[in-house]
Amino acid sequence: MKPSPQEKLDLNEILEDLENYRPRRRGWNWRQPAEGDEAQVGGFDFEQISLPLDNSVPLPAAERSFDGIDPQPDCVITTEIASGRFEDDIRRMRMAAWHGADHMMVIRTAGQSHFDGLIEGTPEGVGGIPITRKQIRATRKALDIIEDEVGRPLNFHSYVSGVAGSEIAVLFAEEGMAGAHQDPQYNVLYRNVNMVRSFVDAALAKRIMNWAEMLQIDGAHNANATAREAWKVMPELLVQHAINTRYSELAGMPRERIALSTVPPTAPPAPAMRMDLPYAVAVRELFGECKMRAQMNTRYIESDTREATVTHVLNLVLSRLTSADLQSTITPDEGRNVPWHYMNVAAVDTAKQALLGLDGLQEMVQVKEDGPLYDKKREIIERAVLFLEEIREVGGYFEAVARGYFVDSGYYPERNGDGIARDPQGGVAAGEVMPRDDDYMAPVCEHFGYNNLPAEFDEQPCQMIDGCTLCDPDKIVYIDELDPEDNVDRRMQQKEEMLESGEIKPEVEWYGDGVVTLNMMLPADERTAHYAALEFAERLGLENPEVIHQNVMHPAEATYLEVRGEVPFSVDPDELVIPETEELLPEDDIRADIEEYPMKVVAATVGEDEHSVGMREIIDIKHGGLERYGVECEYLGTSVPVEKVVDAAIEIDAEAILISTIITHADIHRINMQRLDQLCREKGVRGDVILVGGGTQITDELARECGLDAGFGRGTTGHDVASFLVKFRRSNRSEEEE
Ligand code: Z97
Repeated sequence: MKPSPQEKLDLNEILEDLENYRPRRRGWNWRQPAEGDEAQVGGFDFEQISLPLDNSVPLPAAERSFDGIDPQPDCVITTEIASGRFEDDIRRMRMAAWHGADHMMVIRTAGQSHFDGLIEGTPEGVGGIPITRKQIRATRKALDIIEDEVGRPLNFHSYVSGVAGSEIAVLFAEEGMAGAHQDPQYNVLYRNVNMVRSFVDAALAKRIMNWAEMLQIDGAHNANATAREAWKVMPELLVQHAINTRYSELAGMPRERIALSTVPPTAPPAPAMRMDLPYAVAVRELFGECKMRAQMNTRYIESDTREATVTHVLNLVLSRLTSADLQSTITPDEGRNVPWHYMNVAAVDTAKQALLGLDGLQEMVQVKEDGPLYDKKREIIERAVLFLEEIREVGGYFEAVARGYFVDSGYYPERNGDGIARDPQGGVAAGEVMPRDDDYMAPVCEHFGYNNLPAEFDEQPCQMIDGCTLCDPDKIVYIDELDPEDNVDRRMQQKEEMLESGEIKPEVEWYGDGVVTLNMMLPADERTAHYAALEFAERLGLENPEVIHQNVMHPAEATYLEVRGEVPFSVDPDELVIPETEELLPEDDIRADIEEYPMKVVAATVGEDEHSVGMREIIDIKHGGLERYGVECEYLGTSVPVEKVVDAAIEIDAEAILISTIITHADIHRINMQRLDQLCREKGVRGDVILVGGGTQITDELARECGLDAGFGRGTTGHDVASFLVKFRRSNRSEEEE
């Protein structure tokens, strides 16, 4: 099933026969490196790119200036998706995949770790998606379609945590999930799950995840995000990585499928690189065989997308300097808690652009092995080792947590007493782990721990019951929607009307949510501007307006604001009058034509009109004007009589006359254009010269009405005019040949 790029994903097709849909494969996929000729793209030699996509959207500059190339960096790029409805998540995944994401991390509904079992159906979530079998299967099926479209495997990812963690691991393995966060310390510290339970569950989950060849991401970064001063927890982060890595290995995971979740611990205005780089080097030095999942710093993100993007790019420099395997991209507006479609795409583009820009950096610069970098790295490692030693001295991890050693904002060995303390005997599901009886026996594969199996079933225990769900997926019990109200069919019914009518509404998160954002600068102090902005939005007819960002330009002069609101109406595309698009000739084609048939033009602002900038922009080489294509331009200046322009054209034998006419008072722009045509006719040169009018109020229609060959209005570039001139004389040439 491969949709045409012109078609939307068909949700009904995805939901059809879902009961019988099976994942195509198991496990995680890294990108395939491009080598030799494949690494040469658009005349550039790349060092760190992967094979290209079959379908994609290149970076904005690519089309105009780089022949539309879209090289893909070598490392996997994550997008975190959290609309709350899987049917909108999959649309966003498709957009992100076209921009270069190949790791789709579905954020779970707020605190799904608190659920003590699996949930079914596809209920709507808050702050993310409820992870259910139907939701996972439908999403995987959609991703299979999207990966055929982009021509690259897409990794689907979510979280294995909470007291239902091991059940979730089985579900993920059955449904072909490619990656998951799994870290028993996360449950203990942040979700208050009992310690024994969390570690026992983790062993089961890791064993299953290993069978499924999933990539595991740990949870150390949550300390960065939680600690009051995130840069102070660097030693602890190393300790957390060490505990989960070793525990995962003991549960059977190979190091190459263990990814450390590493976050640069601080952000500007702190001197970030001086702290973040030694930390990043320390992590790699200690855990070299593991994979590095680099996530951007979100602890210090506010609602300013510019600020967030700078932090992201600085983080990407670190990723390149220390060879991250997997690059996460949190939407740059994490600070607003509104991870919208275009923000996901923007973050993926930021990663792609920065990684490409930094291609081959390590061949030119080297991270120094001595000096402040070495000293700092060593210091962090020493602090971490001391931390581990102290944990052993006090009796182990459980006791250390009980004493509140973790997520303390002191720079170890300093302690501020603000760490998270948990009771080893308490927490959710305390006392629920039982020792297995001697005759305990479970006839399933991928079982962790003691299992009293008959010897003949040692190899494949599930033969005792004719297969387990991992070996025989037909045994999986698929449960469809349980809630008669909160389900995808209901949501689709509401959407159907709009889809059938063909009408469209703006959206940022869900199909037809009607949300738009307005940017405005108000000449007022911050508080006044805030309320005035809401008033503007309301009077513009937007519903539920909310200020999502404000930035003081000057305490008294002005405030910049971004306001979101909902548009209460839709637009019918069939009723729109959409002008035909004029296909521009490629720039090289124009240049070649002008080289073969040199072109001279005369240009001037006519009448009594002193405007010069518009015409200059059209002809000037610096502004990408006609000169850039090799056109010889005779610029006569401003307030030039039309007669003079025509005489000059005759004198130098120009092929075209370009007049600019900005002033429209008493219809002078029309009069001047008509006069130009008339004079050329009177002097017998109309057939030899192309006449073009331009100006803010000029349209092509108006100019033609006045006898000219073309008119160009606001927003015209030299490329538009050059393309027209070359096309026009080409058609004249072919007429002559006929
Ligand atoms: C990231 N931006 O990319 P619940 N287990 C672990 C986690 O880190 C998390 C959960 C479970 C982040 C993603 C934060 N991480 C978001 C190790 C969440 C989530 O929310 O408690 O149901 O589980 O890492």
